[in-house]
Amino acid sequence: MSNQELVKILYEMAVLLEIKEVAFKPQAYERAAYSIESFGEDVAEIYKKGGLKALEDIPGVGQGIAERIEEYIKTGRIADYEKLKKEFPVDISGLMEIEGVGPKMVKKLYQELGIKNASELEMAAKAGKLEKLEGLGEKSEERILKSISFLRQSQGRFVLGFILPTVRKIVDSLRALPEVKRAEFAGSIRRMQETVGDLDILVISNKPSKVMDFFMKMPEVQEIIAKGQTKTSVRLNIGMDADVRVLPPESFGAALQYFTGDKYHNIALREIAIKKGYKLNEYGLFKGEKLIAGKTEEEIYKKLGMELMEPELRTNHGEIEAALTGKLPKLIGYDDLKGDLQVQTDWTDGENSIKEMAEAAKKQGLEYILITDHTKSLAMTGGLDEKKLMKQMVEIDKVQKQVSGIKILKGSEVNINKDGTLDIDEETLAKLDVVGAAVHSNFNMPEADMTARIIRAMENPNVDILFHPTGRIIKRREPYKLDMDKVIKAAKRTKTVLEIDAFPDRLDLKDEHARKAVGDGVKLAIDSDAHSAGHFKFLEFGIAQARRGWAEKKDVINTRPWEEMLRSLK
Ligand code: DGT
Ligand code: CA
Ligand code: CA
Ligand code: ZN
Repeated sequence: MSNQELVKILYEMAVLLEIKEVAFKPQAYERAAYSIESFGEDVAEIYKKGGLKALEDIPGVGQGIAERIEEYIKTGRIADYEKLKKEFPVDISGLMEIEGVGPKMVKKLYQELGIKNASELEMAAKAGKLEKLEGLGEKSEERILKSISFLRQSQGRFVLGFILPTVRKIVDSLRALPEVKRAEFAGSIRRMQETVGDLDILVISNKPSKVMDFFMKMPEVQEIIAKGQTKTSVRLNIGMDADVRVLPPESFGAALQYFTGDKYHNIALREIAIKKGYKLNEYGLFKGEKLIAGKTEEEIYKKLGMELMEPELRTNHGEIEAALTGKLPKLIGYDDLKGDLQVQTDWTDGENSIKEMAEAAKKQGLEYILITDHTKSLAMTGGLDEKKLMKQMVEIDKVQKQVSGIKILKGSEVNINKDGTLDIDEETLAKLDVVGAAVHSNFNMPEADMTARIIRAMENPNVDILFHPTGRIIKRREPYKLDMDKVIKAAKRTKTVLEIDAFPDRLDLKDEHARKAVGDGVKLAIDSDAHSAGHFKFLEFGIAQARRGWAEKKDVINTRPWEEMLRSLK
């Protein structure tokens, strides 16, 4: 069993119970699903170690749901779920991903039109059948069709941050084999791309068959797709395919280079090799028949006249030219962050208290955090008004006295109103150490209006950081329409910091915008957007995003000690 499978069932349970109009339970299942999705630790493993009690200790998981999880781990099924699914034999997850489709709609679509999945919904929308449904019009048909085509683009891809714990375990168990000298990720995972299509693992061993046998029998493997002497392909439980290749040491570097890619980087590299009279492939760099480099990536790049570049840069977007002229950026490192400037607590929609968040951040090695709960117009999260914000500042002072070794800064994630004003008064904002502003409503504005709205917020002297600037959620929600060139220019002019929200399915700014911002001298902040104590580890994915955006340590304000960071703000 994997966390992902469990999450899917819990989400579907929530929707099925809501369709049945059961009170309270749907929210509980949704909370549990959301919490486990971003939890990071293997739930089956937790159960193995601590039983039912340990399951109940997972944030958002109560006794009833813990028992269902136990049932699933023990028997591979949940009886309640299967019963509900018989009544509603529809692809709930697939339908719910579509914008504008909620539990009520799923029910209506099935009961009135017999629609069971996204492609049936697409056909019905194209045939104009949805217009007849109550509460739906021509506009919603259009939106549904647009959303389906957006989802199709990201289909079959997995959010890196959600699958990385699982696939790291696979590589770690391979590394632990005595027959394995070395095992490494290649492909999009090594490049730390936002999403990955399949997993590529390279192994050095002189006993390939032993490695393959072990790999195929791993508990994470669902079925074998192709088995060969030196390459095996499988489908993992999480639904993703994985390739393992076993190589001899003399061509490991060449294989690592080739299978790390990306494809466009490889093609450009091969052309350079040809120009120099060489041949480059996954077995090595050759002059005629003679292998002249292949053991390490470094010697291959060196022979081609280049410094070795970090995998995150390898996309053929200028890194080759930079490497040829010794102008590669010195990327921000994975240990360079000293603080986290977007942290939610149980004052709004976070799971943990201010103190628990501070302690978790300290454990992760951070020196400071900024508490940024939502504000009042985000009513569903219990957003704070001016009075509650003042109360929270007093509480932070109190908690600060109880914890050592971590500075707790006072902040807020203020809503940007439709007209670009904020939903908290200036007097209160001025009392905070750092203010982040963000759009959480009216996503569907024309580009010019949305751009003006955001720029107006950036012009506010109290707004220090623009949080998750484009509002996208990978595989779920497209960014709102925004002129990023103008936003970046305004950030420069107003000295507003742009955030890279590191939450695995946000990664907002995306890499190309981060690179543009950095190139224009705009400062970035990399924040976890933690909603529970386990989320600080997501900073890794924000750093990866920044690295793919060519950001250096100096470009990111929370690499600085907190006092210096504060001084650098507008
Ligand atoms: P993914 O799996 O879609 O997230 O992305 P990758 O980059 O992991 O792609 P994958 O798994 O298809 O292939 C792994 C690497 O193999 C890729 O990054 C570069 C190399 N490669 C694949 N196809 C080609 C090709 O047609 N030409 C060249 N030169 N290299 C290729
Ligand atoms: Ca791949
Ligand atoms: Ca592959
Ligand atoms: Zn937000």
